[in-house]
Amino acid sequence: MKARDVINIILKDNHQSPQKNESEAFAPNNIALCKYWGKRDKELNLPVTSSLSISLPTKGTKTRIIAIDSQKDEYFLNGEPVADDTLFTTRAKHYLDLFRFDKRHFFRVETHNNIPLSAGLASSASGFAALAKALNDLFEWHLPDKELSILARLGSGSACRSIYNGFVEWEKGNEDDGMDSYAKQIKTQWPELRIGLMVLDQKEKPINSREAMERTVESSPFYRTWPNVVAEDLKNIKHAIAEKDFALLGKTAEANAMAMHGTMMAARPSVVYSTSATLAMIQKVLTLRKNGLPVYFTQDAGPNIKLLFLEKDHDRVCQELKDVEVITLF
Ligand code: 2P0
Repeated sequence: MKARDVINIILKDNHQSPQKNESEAFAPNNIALCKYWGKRDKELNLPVTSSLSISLPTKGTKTRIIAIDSQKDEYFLNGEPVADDTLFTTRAKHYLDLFRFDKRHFFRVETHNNIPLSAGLASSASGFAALAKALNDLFEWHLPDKELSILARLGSGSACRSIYNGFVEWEKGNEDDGMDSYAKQIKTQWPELRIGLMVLDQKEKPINSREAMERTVESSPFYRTWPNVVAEDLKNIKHAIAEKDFALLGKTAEANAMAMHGTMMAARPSVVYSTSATLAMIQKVLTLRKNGLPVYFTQDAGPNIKLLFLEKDHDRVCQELKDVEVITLF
């Protein structure tokens, strides 16, 4: 099944040309508490397991898309033109190709991210979610969130979770066309919960998550245990959210991230995102917790660390970790 076939299922007889000159949308970044790592279908970004995230309502991507009378797209990132041969342009162009129906429509895409690109802070998630939302408005499809989530997934798996704020679960689904693989918002709010961003390194990562995921699935001897780890962690995280059990949430999210990194480090060749600064930060968080401060961490496909803690511990966390950027989630 091709991505274009899925788009035909979703759009049915809907507009195939832009109905407006331009449109703008914002989508939040999301941090997975139970990670997505591995695909069962690379073309449609269908995952091996379900996953669960929390969106960062103030951090993400704002994208303006303009229908232009030209023979090629134009891409701008944070106000600067982006060259044709970059990963950013290649992926965005490949995605927009899916929406050039019988006529060859071209677009000017202006993207603003307020979080570092390619530093394991999920910029492709908010990027493709914002693009899907902006296209929905430009073409006036009026799609419900479920269909928007599927469209965003075709750009990047984790983008399907960035359609929503709050806690979000992406159910893996079983169908070959992926029409049952989309994200849903979990209605529970947890106003006391905080995420702390510890940006330790803004350099481009050594291997992008798409390749790293593929290598892990194909060669890590531990990957066969990953679906069972996720099933158990997902159950515990959902229970922790429903019961507002912070210790259960923190320890499960932390262990899930470490299991993901352990699995990818066992790939051949090994995938290593942690730097010495990452490991020092992990040690620091473990020591703080041993000394009675309830703070946990998670780590994505990059060297940076995200902390999980409660509002009541805000001042102590900021005192111990000077460079933390605290995000309120609800
Ligand atoms: C996640 N990550 O659940 C996991 C945890 C990174 C670590 O989803 O190939 O950019 O576009 O589907 O979504 C990053 O991978 O990969 C990711 P594609 P994506 O957030």
